[in-house]
Amino acid sequence: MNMTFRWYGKGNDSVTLADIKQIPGVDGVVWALHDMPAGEVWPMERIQEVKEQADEHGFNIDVVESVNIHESIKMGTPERDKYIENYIETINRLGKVGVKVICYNFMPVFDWVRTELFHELEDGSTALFFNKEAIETISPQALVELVTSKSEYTVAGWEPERLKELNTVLDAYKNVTEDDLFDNLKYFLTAIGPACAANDIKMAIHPDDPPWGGIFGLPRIVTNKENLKRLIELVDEPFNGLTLCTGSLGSNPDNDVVDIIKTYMDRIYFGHVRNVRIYDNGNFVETSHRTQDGSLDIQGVMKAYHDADFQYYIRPDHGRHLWNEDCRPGYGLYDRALGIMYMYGIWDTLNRKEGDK
Ligand code: CS2
Ligand code: MN
Repeated sequence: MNMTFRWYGKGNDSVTLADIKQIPGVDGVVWALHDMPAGEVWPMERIQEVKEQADEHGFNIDVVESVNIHESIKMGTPERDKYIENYIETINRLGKVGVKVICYNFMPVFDWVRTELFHELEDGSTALFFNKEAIETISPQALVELVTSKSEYTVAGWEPERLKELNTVLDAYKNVTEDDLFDNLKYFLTAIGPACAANDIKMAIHPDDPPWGGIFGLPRIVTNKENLKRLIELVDEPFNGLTLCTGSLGSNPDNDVVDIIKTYMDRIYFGHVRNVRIYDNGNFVETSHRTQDGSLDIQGVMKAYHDADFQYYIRPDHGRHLWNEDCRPGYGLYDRALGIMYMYGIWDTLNRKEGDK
C-alpha cells in the first residue's frame, strides 16, 4: 500500500506540504491543477512545477485527482472528439513526470452533493451532511450557492467554470439516459486506451456521490456492484479501473463495500477511505474513520486491502472539521491525519499478526 494525502496546491490549500510531512507514513500527494477548466490541456511547466515542489519534500506525485471530463464527453455531443484529444495530450504529459493513476468521475454536472457543509456532530465537530428531504426541495441554483459561498477556497468538483452555464447544461441532460452515459463512457475509454497503455497510466473512476440517480433529474451510473461490473466490461483492459470510495458507495446501505472491494480488487488502483453514518430516514453524515463512529466496517475495508497485498494507492477521504480548523470543507489536516493513523493502526497490527515485523 502507498499512503497518500490530497493536496490542492501551493497557495490553494490551508494544508502545506510541510504539514503533510509530519503525518507518519505518507508516501505521496494526490494533486491536480485545480484551476484548469475541464477539457483544456494541462501546461507542462505547471505539471513540472508541482513535481519539483513534491520532490523537495520527498513525496511522489503518482496519483492525480482529478483530470475532469468535459460535459460534452459525458453527454456524447459532437465537440467531444476535440476534448478527448486534449485529454489524451494531458495523459501524455502526465506520463512524462511518471504519473501512474488518474482519478476521474463521470457524474453529470455536479460532483458530490450535500445539503450542509458544516453539520454539527455530538462532539462539537462539524462535517458534510446529506438530507434526503432537503434535496427534494432545493433548487440547483440554491445548492450551488450553498456549496460555493461557505468557504474562501474553491470547492473541488464545484469549480465556477463547471457551473457557469448551469441551466443550459441541466437542460441538455434532459434526454441523456443511464444507457447513454455508459455508451459515452465506453467511447471515451476506447479512445484514450492506447495513450494509457503507452504511458502505463491507469484510469480510476470515482463512484457517484451519493450513489443514486434522480437528483435534479440527472442520471448517475457509478453507483453499485452491478454497475461497476458493467463499467469494467465496457473496455475490459487493465487500464480501465476504479477509485474505490467507501464513503460514496457506502452511503447506500445496500452497497456492501467490503464485498465490493474484494470482488473488484484487481481493478482497484486507488482507495478512498471514509466512514459515514446513515440514519434510518436515509440521511447521512460523514464521520471519523473509526468503524464504531459510522455505518461502515473500516477495519474490514483495510483487512480486505491487506489480505490482497494491495500495491496501489490509498488516501483518507473527507474528514470532519476539528479544533476550529479553518479549511476547505472536508479537507482539513487534523481529521484526515487521524484517519491515516487509524488505517495504519489496523494495517500494522495485521502485519505483526502475520509475523512480518
Ligand atoms: C470527493 C470528490 O469523494 C471525493 O473524493 O472529494 O471531489 C472526488 O475527488 C472527485 O469526485 C473525483 O473525481
Ligand atoms: Mn472519494
